[in-house]
Amino acid sequence: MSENKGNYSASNITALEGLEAVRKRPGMYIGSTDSKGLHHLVWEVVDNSIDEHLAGHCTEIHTTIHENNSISVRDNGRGIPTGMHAKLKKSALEVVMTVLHAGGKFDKDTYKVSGGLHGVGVSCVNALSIDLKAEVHRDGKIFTQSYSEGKPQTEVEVVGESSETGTKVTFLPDPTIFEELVYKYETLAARLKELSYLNSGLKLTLTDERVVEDGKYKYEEFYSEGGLKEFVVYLDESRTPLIEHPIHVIGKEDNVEVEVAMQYNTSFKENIFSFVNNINTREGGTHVNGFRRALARLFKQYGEDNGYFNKLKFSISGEDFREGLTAIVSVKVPEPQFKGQTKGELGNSEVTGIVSRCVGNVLKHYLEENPQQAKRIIDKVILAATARHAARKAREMVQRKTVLTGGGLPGKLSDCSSKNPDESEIFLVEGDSAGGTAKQGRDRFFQAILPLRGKILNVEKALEHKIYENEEIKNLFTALGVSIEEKDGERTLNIDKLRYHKIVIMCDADIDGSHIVTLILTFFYRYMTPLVENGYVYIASPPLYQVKKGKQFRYCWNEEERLEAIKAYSGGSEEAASGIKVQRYKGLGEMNADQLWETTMDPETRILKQVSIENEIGADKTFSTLMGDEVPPRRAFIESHAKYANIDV
Ligand code: 0RA
Repeated sequence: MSENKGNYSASNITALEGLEAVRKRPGMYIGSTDSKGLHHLVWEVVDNSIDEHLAGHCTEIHTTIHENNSISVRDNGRGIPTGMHAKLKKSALEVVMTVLHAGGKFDKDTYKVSGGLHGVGVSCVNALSIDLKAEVHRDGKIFTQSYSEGKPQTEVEVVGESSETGTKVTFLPDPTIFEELVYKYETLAARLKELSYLNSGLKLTLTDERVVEDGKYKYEEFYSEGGLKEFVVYLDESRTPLIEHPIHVIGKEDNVEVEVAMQYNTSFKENIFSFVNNINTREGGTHVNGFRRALARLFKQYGEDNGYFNKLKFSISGEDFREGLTAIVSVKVPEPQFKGQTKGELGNSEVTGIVSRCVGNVLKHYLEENPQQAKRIIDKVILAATARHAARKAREMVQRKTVLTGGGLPGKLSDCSSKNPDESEIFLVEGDSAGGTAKQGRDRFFQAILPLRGKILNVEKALEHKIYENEEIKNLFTALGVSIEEKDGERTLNIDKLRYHKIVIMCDADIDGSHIVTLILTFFYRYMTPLVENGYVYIASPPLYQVKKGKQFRYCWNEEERLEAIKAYSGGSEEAASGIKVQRYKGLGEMNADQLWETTMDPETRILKQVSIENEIGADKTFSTLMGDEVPPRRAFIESHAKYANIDV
């Protein structure tokens, strides 16, 4: 046996082992096999096409959801090379599709998308698909190859001629691997839209062949000429801008590309989103630090030089420069290092200085040339510092009270007897009367009840210190056992003493009820984010109907179940004659304690919806639209989503 041949089979085996490993432990490669993992497959393929765009060879990426929930991603890039791979003695196409980590570009100068879980390569998608077809237009020809579970089912074949170039990948996720197989249009659309802002000049489209509207497939195009500048305008659509135009920074240093767009609005929240090589860095990192540093440095200097801070009785801190700020910080780094719990934090230390200098240069000019706008921002900074001071006092009052009374719990809380957070649940119940029913119906060993009076404060519109003065919100902090800590000017929620690992929002199944759910969710999303991120927040689903015949009855959660129950009780005949009673539950109060337990609280039978943040930017947009200043965008949102009445955060 020649050495060459030995090498060939050896590399062959390694390749197979690689993809087998992906099938054995898919979570290691794509994070999970739930809905998130399912959608991750699409991003894996789209990322490859985006790389082709970043290398300057691709202007369009078309994503299609087919009727059977298979996905196609087609681009007009150079096309995956199809020639023989010198070492592996196979078509490069086959290598890219079947060898782990072979998918990226072979030259190092491009910004490889290799952050976090991304960048594991299109071969992972192949391994996790029951069926995958690659079609390459290149060198005047059309090449295809098909695979199943990552194994080639055909040779690379020439099937036609083409004057264009590009790659099309069509895949059907393996049902034995994924728990969820149905693609969500909104999830794909949200990310594609985000990508269009992050890659100005790139056209991305989404077609849904499962949905026909006006005789055509559902279709949307995402394209942005202005990039991040348009992105902040879009994000702040429902907020009132403080300065005329967003400030836009574009810079490059040591092969690191920096783009930042920022706008101040009249709200009180800081909204900084960050990206590294198009990947959302949820935990921030050195790029965000550089941005913050430049903001504080430049505004502080400017304020001091102009004597704006002279009369202030307390100091200004870094966060005061970020209140009411919406910003996007995007960097392209050739070899990014990621750290943090979810690999969502950029670690490259050199990036801090680079971003700080790029932003500093632009801000310096901006402040010199726009004194009126600058004054507006400084006034806002002073207001923020004043409010922060008041908020700290209010917060300390809340927290001191807790400490002094030895963790004295709110009088309205009916606590559970278990002290083990892992098994304890708290139900946040709208209204005292429903609270009473829940208290009777619960299992007091592990279920606590906290009634909330009416509509809680809309935190999207309130000043921070008002929030800590709000009775219901104070009760929430003490009942949950969480507190806000300030360290180096950063506020974080301490959840070490969290008393329940299931926090269940339980409201009426009507419009008012869902409004209250939204208010409470807004509060959790803005002020107790770690609880949402850790998956501790749930929404209860009380039934909508009880269908009854004689002594038999069924609870129904939707229209379909109602019709089914009627059909079952009437034995298929007309309902009128058969003595069937349908009760529509308008509120929790209409159920007695046993019914509430059985339908909504009993872990054996209830339906709990766990709240998660699928797309951070989408979530921000949802909350600012629903709860913010401007009426027109809110109306648009409610109208287009009213049918589903289900806010996907
Ligand atoms: C390897 C090398 C080159 C391009 C690609 C892969 C490539 C991969 C994908 C995946 C989806 N679309 C894609 N487009 C291109 C460079 C090719 C060259 O040098 O001509």
